[in-house]
Amino acid sequence: MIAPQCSDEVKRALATGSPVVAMESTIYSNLGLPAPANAEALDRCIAAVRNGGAVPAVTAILDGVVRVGLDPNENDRILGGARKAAERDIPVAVAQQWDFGATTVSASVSIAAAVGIAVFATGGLGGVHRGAELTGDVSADLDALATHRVVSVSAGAKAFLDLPRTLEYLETAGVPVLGWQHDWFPAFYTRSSGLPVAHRVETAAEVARVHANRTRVDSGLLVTVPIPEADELDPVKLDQVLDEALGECARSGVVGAAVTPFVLARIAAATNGQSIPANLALAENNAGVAAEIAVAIAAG
Ligand code: PSU
Ligand code: MN
Repeated sequence: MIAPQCSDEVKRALATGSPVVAMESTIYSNLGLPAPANAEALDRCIAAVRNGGAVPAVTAILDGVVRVGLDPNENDRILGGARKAAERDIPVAVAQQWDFGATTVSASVSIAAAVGIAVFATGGLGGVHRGAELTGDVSADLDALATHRVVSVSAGAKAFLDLPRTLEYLETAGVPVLGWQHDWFPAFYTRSSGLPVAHRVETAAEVARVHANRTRVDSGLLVTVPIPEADELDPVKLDQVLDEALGECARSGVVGAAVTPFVLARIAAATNGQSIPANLALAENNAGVAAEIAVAIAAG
């Protein structure tokens, strides 16, 4: 890959070993959160990283250039119409000079590793989809976590995935899963999926020590942060909504990339819109934890 283009602020931070937190752009684009929540999410996540003492580095492909850290006047571009760019799409987006390639987790983590950013924050990961035993639909996010030297911070994976298989895949791929002050793998809108994480950690310093002692040079780890208690949705209600929405997908032939927006819209409707502020709260909270970890790694 041609070296990504870092903003001056990100360049300075990397040159001096100061903490930096990479962020994706898909969740802020028209492929992720609905407007105007997307703009609020971006502002709050950037502010949370700064308040935590780190430099925010949003990744995106703009005019065919892989970018790390945007100018505030460029933020509007990533709130708009996008083409989804996973890691494998980066060379295509560059070669074809895409106007705006929105980076997913896999793209962002690979770009972060390429420029030496140690920590990445998002809302939820992609993972193993329900029914993957038939469709083979496993997000490239999981392999990216396993093969790039980055600590990823998320509230678990997308709510409607096959979470037990997602955890099994992370185990097979050799990704340590660390529960942030919590024993359970979070289920995005709710604090626990009922599945235990492999390890619990209490502090950013502990995460930094795990990072420093990885056995494979090119490998990452996943820190899972539960949504703050005050913002959690009702787990029983959510289970019902998910089952109904996925059943409806199956009956009406909604498949592939159309599933996420369909299910998210159903969740929003069924929770009287409460899923949107919950999503913002967890993304902001993750950004703050990621900044703490970046500070601890930089202090290393
Ligand atoms: N989680 C959400 N909404 C999203 C995503 C995650 O609640 O839109 C995005 C992230 O950018 C993630 C991507 O990396 O979906 C994974 O997509 P796929 O399942 O196609 O690999
Ligand atoms: Mn997929």
